[in-house]
Amino acid sequence: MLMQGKQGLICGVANKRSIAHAIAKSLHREGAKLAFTYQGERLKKNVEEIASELGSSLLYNCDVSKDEDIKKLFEDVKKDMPYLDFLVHAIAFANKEDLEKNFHTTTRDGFKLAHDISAYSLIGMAREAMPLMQEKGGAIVTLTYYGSEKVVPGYNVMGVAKASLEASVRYLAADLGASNIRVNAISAGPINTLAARGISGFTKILEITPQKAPLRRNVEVDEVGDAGLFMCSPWSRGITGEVLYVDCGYNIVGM
Ligand code: NAD
Ligand code: IMJ
Repeated sequence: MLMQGKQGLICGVANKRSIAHAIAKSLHREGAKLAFTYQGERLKKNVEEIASELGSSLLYNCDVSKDEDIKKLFEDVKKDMPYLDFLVHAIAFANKEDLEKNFHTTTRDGFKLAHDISAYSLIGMAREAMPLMQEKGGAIVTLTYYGSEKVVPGYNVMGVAKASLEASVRYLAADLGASNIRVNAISAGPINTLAARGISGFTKILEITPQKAPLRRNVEVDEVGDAGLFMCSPWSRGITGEVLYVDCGYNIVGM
């Protein structure tokens, strides 16, 4: 019961396959009290069901492209939870066509959208979460991918946005450290979620990864869940501004 008496907010559950769901399951297993955001009424029912399985009825609508949604979210959270121990940010979006065409065709609007949703949202949420974490300290965890540092076919503008997200983790960690708030990222290997399905060649990526990864297999979503738990828990209390790879070692191999 590592997380007994701790409470936090999970952002980015779309369905049962979501990485945010796996992290929420691990946190729940260790006794944490959870609240969830959902992106619009379309996803409310899914998130409601998942929250209820994890003993929670605290749900908030939040589209991170809207400043007013982020502001209202933390005003509402404050009414239900006087204090936040952790915040999980598992949100990314780019136009599908920008993940299919050549990178050099990326439009200004497509670039802005990917960075706004996938990188800026962490900054906006961290700022609003700060007052709720200030007293006892807290942990903020986001999700990133290897395509931020090496070219992965099709990842394109998302790779550039993840590079921005990872740099944001370091700058946020430097600022928020004075309030004993830690900020870290988990770089997960490819997992068959909503954000990965429908990507052309994704099945191929799942086939190729085990040929190179030291553990000779793909990562399981529950392994990312437990790493998320670790980053939210006091066991990682000396770690901030870090990117932790949960990818069966794929990133360490040159060829
Ligand atoms: P997912 O589709 O289950 O989750 C993505 C979430 O982003 C959804 O819940 C969606 O509602 C949310 N979202 C998108 N736009 C939003 C907006 N405007 N406002 C609020 N929420 C919004 O897929 P996932 O794979 O669990 O993705 C979670 C995170 O993990 C993402 O940051 C993704 O980049 C990262 N990641 C995924 C993989 C993978 O292979 N699946 C690997 C490494 C990192
Ligand atoms: C996504 C695109 C191309 C290659 C990819 C991915 N690889 C992996 C992903 C190799 C692992 C999944 N991933 C890490 C993501 O961050 C996905 C983000 C994403 C996915 C979609 C699909 C649907 C859509 N927009 C999206 N925006 C971001 O319309």
